[in-house]
Amino acid sequence: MLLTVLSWFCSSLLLLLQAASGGKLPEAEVKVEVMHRPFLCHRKSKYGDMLLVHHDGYFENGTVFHSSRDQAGDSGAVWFTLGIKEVIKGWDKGLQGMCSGEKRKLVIPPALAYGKEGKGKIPPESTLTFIIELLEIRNGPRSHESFQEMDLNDDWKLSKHEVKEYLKKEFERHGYPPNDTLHENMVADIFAKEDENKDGFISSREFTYKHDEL
Ligand SMILES: *[C@@H]1O[C@H](CO)[C@@H](O)[C@H](O)[C@H]1NC(C)=O
Ligand SMILES: *[C@@H]1O[C@H](CO)[C@@H](O)[C@H](O)[C@H]1NC(C)=O
Ligand SMILES: [Ca+2]
Ligand SMILES: [Ca+2]
Repeated sequence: MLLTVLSWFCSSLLLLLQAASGGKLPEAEVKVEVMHRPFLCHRKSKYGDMLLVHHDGYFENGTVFHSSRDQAGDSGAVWFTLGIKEVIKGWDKGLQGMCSGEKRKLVIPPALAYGKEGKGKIPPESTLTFIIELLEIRNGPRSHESFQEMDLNDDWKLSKHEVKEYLKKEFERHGYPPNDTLHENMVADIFAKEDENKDGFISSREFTYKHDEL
């Protein structure tokens, strides 16, 4: 429920965690190979976009450890937001500038995947290969397009009123009754986190993803 609002909160949390961890980054690189690029490409993926992908994951010895196509039809495809560490770093780095319908092969070193610890089926220090097909791109909750949609009077900042109107609309869109008390509380929460300079508005800079860490 309320995907956009929730991911707004989650992304703030992620940014806090990143800041706390000191932001030291390994020098590791993702190897990107474009396997198929569609003839028409109206839009390329960028930080903050939501992407729907199919993916097959392979170990170095060629064994498949995950395939989203194992599930019936396209139901195994996943949505995620690019560039906010919702997925492994190798995906955030390797899936930029991609067209809908494009297929890429990513070879991801452990530092940009599951690292020294590994995870579940993935042993420690695993280099992983993914074949990823991008099915669809949508405006993320933090995209330029979403900001413009929320900025009702086009003054490049969001007032409390504008954020509240947006929440009301999102509630309606997801079939929840509006609740003034709840909206007021959410607006207060959002401004406490997002209005960094406390001028009572969320500027476009305060709103958009801070992606200089990648
Ligand atoms: C391939 O590597 C994975 C992970 O190290 C391991 O679990 C699997 O048994 C290996 N498969 C073969 C056929 O060697
Ligand atoms: C509206 O939200 C408030 C605060 O979350 C809650 O206590 C109240 O029960 C809600 N009212 C309705 C009608 O759902
Ligand atoms: Ca405004
Ligand atoms: Ca501000």
